[in-house]
Amino acid sequence: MKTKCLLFSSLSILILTCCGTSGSTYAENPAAGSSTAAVQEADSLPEDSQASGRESLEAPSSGSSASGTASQGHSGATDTASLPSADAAGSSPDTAADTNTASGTADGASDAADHTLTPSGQTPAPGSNRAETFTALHGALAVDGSDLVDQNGDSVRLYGMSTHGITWFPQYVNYDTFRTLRDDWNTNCVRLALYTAEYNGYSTGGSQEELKSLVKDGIDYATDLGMYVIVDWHILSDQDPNVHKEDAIGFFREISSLYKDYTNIIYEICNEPNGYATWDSVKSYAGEVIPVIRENDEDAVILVGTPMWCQNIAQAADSPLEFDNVMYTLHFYAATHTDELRSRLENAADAGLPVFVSEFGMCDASGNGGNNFEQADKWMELLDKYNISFICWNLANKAETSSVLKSGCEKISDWTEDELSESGLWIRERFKMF
Ligand code: IDC
Repeated sequence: MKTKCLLFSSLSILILTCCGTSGSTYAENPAAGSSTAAVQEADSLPEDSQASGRESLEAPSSGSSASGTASQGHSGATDTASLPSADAAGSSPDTAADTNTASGTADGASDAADHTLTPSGQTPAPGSNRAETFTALHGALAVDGSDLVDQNGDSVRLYGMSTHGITWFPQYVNYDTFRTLRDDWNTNCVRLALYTAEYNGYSTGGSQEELKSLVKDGIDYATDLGMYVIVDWHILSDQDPNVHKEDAIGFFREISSLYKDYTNIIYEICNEPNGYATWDSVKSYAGEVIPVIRENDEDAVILVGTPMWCQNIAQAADSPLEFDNVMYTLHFYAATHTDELRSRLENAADAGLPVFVSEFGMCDASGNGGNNFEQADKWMELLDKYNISFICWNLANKAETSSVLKSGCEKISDWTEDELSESGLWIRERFKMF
């Protein structure tokens, strides 16, 4: 594996077009949540139990769910009353403006000077010395058998938070947010969820330039903080990644070209193939998108989603891709997915498949409902056993169980425990065990 130099902020300042976007740029999309994403698991659930989407395999075991946070009913994937206002973003201490209100020149070059190591002007936090950061220690990652390994060939494990969709919640793509996740939550990786089809998604009406800018900001902040960053092409209601393949190719070509010398970027080329999408169609898509990334970055780690919302991992184990440095994703929601999906993971891991849990929740598969921490503990034990990396859904203050901030919390960093949801308290404790 070639060794690459991490280019830090001074260079990124020059090459990136880092104009932030305002939360108000993205209007509420009335269609969000009413998409075909709701039609899922046709082979495993009766239709009337699919309203919230993504449930499958197993119903939550009765009596095992702790109750969810107050007032968060199981409302399914609806998106009302959740978009933070620009004011909300802006009301956070001296930080939001850097990401959320800087605007919007087409090339962003004139904003580059604002994009400093500490956009808030704060003194870098203890431990932010780059020589000591996680990425400085571990460098370029690779896949060795079923393991994720670092630049020395030692096994390494990534863990952290996924943003919610960055179109909904751009304010959390912020240096101070990620700094808090690194220093207070003890995480080493952040995932940037770029929806393709929902809510002014990249391929359905969103401003591609603004969204790319936000992704680049996120990559920059993570890089500055010495964190790994997953660039997640978040397909969902579009079901088959081939639907927006041309956009994916353009997007990954541009991002991988800009960041070809960085060693902290992980490309997730399709979040959750589902519905009619087969493993063959995912393989065919991967066969076109991976070479585009490889043209620029010959050894970046690439994550590939598996069918049925990343539960049909056995199909990947039976017929893996013929590329190096690829991992396959499994997603679970602990109040929905229990023993059966865990067995699938064990089987795949025992068969030597490199697995990355790039998204999970402690609640049910709608992202809402009650948390089931008993099941979540079982999942964590299994992930520990196989040293599997894991990323929790989601970093936002939406009034849904999976959001780790309370819905009333408008701060974008430095949260107190009072400001965390039940999910946030639990997962932060889990991260701090490392
Ligand atoms: C959910 C969000 C919810 C949003 C919905 C859009 O939590 O606020 O309205 O998407 O359809 C996934 C998906 C992820 C889902 C999450 C919870 O990757 O996008 O987020 N989930 O439903 N797979 C399984 C669960």
